Amino acid sequence: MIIGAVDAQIRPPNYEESAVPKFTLEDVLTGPDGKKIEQASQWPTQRQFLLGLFAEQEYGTFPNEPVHIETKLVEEGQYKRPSGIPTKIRRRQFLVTLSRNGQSVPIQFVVWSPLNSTGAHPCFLGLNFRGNQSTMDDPSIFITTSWCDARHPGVVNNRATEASRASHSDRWPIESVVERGYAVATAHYCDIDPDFDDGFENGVHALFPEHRCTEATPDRWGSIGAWAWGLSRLADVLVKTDGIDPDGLIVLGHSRLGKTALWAGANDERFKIVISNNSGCGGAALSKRCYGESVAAINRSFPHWFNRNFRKFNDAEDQLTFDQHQLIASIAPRPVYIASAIKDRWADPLGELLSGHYASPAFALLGKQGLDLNELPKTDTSFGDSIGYHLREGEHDLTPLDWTLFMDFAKRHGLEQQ
Ligand code: GTR
Repeated sequence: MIIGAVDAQIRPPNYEESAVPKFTLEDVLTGPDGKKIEQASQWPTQRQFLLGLFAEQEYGTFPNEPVHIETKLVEEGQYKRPSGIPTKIRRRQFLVTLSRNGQSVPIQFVVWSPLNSTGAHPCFLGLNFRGNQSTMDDPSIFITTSWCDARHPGVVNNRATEASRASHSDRWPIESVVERGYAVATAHYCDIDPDFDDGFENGVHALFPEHRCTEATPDRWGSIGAWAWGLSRLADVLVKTDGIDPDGLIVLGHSRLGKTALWAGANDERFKIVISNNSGCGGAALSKRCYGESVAAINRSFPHWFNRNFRKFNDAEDQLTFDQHQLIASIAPRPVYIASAIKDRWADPLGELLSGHYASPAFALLGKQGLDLNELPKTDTSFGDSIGYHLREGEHDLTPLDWTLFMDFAKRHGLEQQ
């Protein structure tokens, strides 16, 4: 293989609406026999069909066997601002150990909730990119010991140092979320599976060596599958955590972790609301639009995110027999929120919106209203009903405004402090 020649074939990203190819999307209500379902009672079977498509062709199947989960509370306290001012936030740090077949994977898990509260709080659960210590300016938070991307601040030899503390606190406005009566829970995604291509040897893949994605078994889980499965294990912990409403779990994620939140939320119905922030290709965005990041670009840069079957669609989006609107539909009737940013063209804001639009018939069948928009709306405002959408001003990021609109959406759908 001549690498240069292969590279030369990579299509440059398309940013022109006029160059979006003509394409047909499968109807979200059409089943494997080509017939459209018409009754709400047929939805559970249709949903399984849709989930099966994504498991087989894109994210990979999960292992069926359970793992042993041990949860230890290792630290608890009241969060004090760097100035020393105490807040009304209770911080709990757990060590969650997943084990199977003599192997184990430790996950540091932090949960913040309103201090001195006897209520049960709905909880936002999302993975973070840089370790729990990066999410808040709080010296009590343990520094991740997992592999970290060397490009992130405060990372030396792929390990986080003290200098990484609070480096992503702008993405985690914990005080204002807890003030509104929500709990927030997070773990470093690389605790679950380090984000590099190692042939699926490390992280939680190591607990299931018989379920590895290989050339002979191209349908098995990749790293997004592993992270999503990990979110479900953290949900196993949260539903038993005092002060957390087990019927109030909201899964959210940004970018690759937005793709992950969608896949986790689609599969695990304990997530009562699912939030995708700027998830783009392989997340909320329609692949067939070929706008911004393409299937080939994502598979070549991140060969470990999806399963091997998904590579069939490199530079061949027209061969896809499914698209991401069916993933959004598979969440129905649970509310789902899609957030885009106007300058995040790589993630295709219109493609993200249209996924919600074309998922809407599934919600309608179940008596819910989805998203009736089909063009980009004015910025910084929420639209839609059971499928929510906003287009934020600015770049690819997760900001306090995004969080405010997510909390408003959760409240509109009945998730607030009981
Ligand atoms: C990019 C990738 C996107 C998005 C992003 C991220 O490089 O192309 O699909 O996932 O990374 O997760 O930050």
